[in-house]
Amino acid sequence: MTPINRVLKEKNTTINPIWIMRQAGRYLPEFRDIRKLNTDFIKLCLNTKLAKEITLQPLKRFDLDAAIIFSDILMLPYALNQKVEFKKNFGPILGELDLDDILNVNEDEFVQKIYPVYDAINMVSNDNLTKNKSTIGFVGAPWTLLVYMLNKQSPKLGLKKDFFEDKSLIKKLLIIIEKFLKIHIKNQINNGADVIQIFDSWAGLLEKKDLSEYIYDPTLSLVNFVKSLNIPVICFPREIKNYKEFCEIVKPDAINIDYNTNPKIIVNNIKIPVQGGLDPKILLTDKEILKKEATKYLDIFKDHPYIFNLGHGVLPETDPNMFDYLVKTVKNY
Ligand code: 1CP
Repeated sequence: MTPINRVLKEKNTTINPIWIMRQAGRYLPEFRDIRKLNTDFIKLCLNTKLAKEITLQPLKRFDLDAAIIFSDILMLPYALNQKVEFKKNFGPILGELDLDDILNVNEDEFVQKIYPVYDAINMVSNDNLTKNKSTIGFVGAPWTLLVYMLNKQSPKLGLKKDFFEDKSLIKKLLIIIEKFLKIHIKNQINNGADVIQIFDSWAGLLEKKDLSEYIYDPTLSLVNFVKSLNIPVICFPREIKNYKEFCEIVKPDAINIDYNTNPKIIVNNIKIPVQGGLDPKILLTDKEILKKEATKYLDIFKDHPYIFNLGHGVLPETDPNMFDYLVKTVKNY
């Protein structure tokens, strides 16, 4: 069993496996070299050979315990025929949403549009570099995908005013999103993903009264689906106010915490394995501070099943030497 699965399935507390969100990405010069030549981000994700190469780049440099497939949560709207573009220094821009068109997409057409992602997972999971390591498949949570598909751009500066106006559209969309997320998860697992992570990056935007409808119910359905396939599932409901309540209702195999969450309160209140937490900005300071802050998390979760990770993705301006130092600090703990 891989170290990450020993924590997730056996609740092992003697090892501290590590992987990092966005470990395949812009902080690596070898990624930027490929990206420069491949300006269309979606096309790059659909280039099996390059997606495999990018996925394996961090594993060639660092002693990480997982590969996470180079893809994006927005491949789902793309495969449902909504236009998705990534604009430099702005982020994603999505096209008009045509519900009739989306309702007409069937499973075969969906898979036909993104099968190169599954081929890349297959190649990564069979590569020597992932021996005794996990291959992590992932999806966006229904709420976060609904946000991008309806808001059509990052909600960093807030949701559009009329976001919640068409409740009937929202209900129909959530059903479609959930259906295709299950198809997407199943195909990733069939091609070698041995862990699934569900990213709910915008969970923090919702008020308490809306959590059941948009987060708990649809995420629980996905979590139960992954469990039925005998694969562990990690949830990251970023900035959700009550992680404990989320865990009690949704019951994932592990919970990823964000960097604004107090790890001491988590360790005292949450029974399931925990992942992540360290502020990615700490990697922009110096080695002394990095060691101190990483050790803080390792100390707090000393007797708790814990997978080391950050509280959000590694920042593009991170020095790969600091990344290396972090991995070594965790491995030598
Ligand atoms: O070169 C570039 O400009 C591309 C930057 C980039 C990368 C490296 C994007 C655009 N996506 C990715 C890959 C990616 N995205 C991975 C791959 C594997 C890895 O982690 O190494 C994963 C897991 C994601 C997931 C993802 N995409 C999330 C969830 C996690 C999170 O960051 O909160 C989200 C919200 C997205 C949307 C997205 N894709 C890209 C950007 C810049 C964004 C965020 C836009 C926003 O701020 O709303």
